[in-house]
Amino acid sequence: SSHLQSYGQRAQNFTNPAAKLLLETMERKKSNLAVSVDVTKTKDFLSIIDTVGPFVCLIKTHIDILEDFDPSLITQLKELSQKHNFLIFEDRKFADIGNTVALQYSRGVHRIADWAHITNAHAVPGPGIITGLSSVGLPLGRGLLLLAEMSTKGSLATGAYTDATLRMAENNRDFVVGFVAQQRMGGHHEDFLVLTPGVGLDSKGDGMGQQYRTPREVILDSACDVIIVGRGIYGGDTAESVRAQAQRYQDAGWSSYLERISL
Ligand code: BMP
Repeated sequence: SSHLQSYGQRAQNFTNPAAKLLLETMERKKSNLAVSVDVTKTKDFLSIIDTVGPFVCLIKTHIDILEDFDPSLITQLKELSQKHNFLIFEDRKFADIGNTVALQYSRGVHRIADWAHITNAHAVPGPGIITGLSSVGLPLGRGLLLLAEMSTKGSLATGAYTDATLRMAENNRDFVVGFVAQQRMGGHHEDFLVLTPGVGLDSKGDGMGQQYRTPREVILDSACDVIIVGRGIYGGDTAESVRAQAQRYQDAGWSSYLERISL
């Protein structure tokens, strides 16, 4: 008998509209796959997103690595998000005082809060970073993830630091919807989303500290919610290989989820 709620059922556990929409989208598209599109040319960025769009619940961006960034790109990104029904997660990893991150989130050339349903922050400055970001994002219905752990070798985000990050999230449930982490962490009874990078089926690492686990290890063994895959998907050079990899990771993530909720 299943004691675990489905993604769709869990939408009701959140008041935050971005979290609700993500869970509803996952259920509807049968996808717990997020693709991280870490390329430097707008043309490649948009074409990868249009190719993987049907297979994903979420597109993760590093908007600051685009060398030909122009505000019209955001219009096109939003159009693709409508066309394929995915949310947008800007992986900005804010890490400064509240006043500064509020400016970085709302202003500058990127105006992240205008278009990213979800962004993320390091817990290192303490709760003021959430106060700053939520002053911008909460009125817009945005959601925040805290980095509780990292996928990299030698990460310092472990133990007491990870635990304190959990407490920060619990105290800010309206805006903090979950974590970037490597596992669902015990000890909290409230629902949080767990999004997990460092996912690859064909590689164990990249020689720069990245470590990969399979979708099954992440979703079934570690009870995470969303797999985040970058180079494993867009690394191929043809649109057909990108499409095939997106389908492969979607299937792997979803079958692991079905196995988990049937336990
Ligand atoms: P790839 O699958 O190509 O290794 O990309 C992983 C993506 O996830 C990168 O965009 C990276 O910035 C991000 N990421 C990560 O790899 N590990 C973390 O702990 C947190 C991240 O945001």
